[in-house]
Amino acid sequence: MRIVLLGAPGSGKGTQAAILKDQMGIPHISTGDLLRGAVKAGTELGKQAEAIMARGDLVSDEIMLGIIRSRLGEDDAQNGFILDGYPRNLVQAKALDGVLEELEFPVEEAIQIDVDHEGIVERLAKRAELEGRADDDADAVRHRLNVYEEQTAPVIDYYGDQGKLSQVYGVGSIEEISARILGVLRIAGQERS
Ligand code: B4P
Repeated sequence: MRIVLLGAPGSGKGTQAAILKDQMGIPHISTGDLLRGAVKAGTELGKQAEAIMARGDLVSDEIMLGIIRSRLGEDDAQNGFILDGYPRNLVQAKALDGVLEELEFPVEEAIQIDVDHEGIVERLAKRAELEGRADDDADAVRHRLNVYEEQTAPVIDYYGDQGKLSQVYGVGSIEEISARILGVLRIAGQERS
């Protein structure tokens, strides 16, 4: 199955994608993880992306398209994938459709994990203490939420208009939210949310 996970920063996309990956046996492709890996490895891409990410801004659409096109072309993505963090604006959503058309496999399901902004600020403050991620600093989080509302929220309607969107309430235990997602995906043994 080819799934796109949508939701504000800190809504639990990365957390849920890791669980879905194990349940469904398809790769979890996180553009945030790919970028953080490039920063850690000190590649040219990592050097370009580091300051942009720390501010909470989006890395350029052109760079992101190159990354995603190459990742989706890898062998393990041919039987499905869970995309986490891409697309993040309408340009990326249309670019993704273009890449998937070339590969002849369109997105099948888009799932939005819905958490209020207050809950997100709390979660990311906790993660800032635990992991010290530069973009979890309070000012950067506020900026990321603004970027999300302006640029990423329209992507929700993009998939809604294609009849591919499901929304899942993202507050509760991690297990409860996984069960809601698996229900939406109609994976056997799980209740619908
Ligand atoms: P991401 O890595 O995608 O960061 P994110 O949106 O914060 O999601 P993340 O996966 O970390 O959070 P999650 O919801 O899992 O992006 C980072 C940066 O990379 C961007 O700001 C941008 O600069 C750049 N970037 C990435 N993709 C890009 C693109 N396509 N275009 C341009 N730039 C791009 O988890 C958050 C926290 O909540 C965790 O600590 C988790 O433990 C906790 N949590 C999860 N579920 C919970 C629950 N049910 N209850 C309580 N806490 C929970």
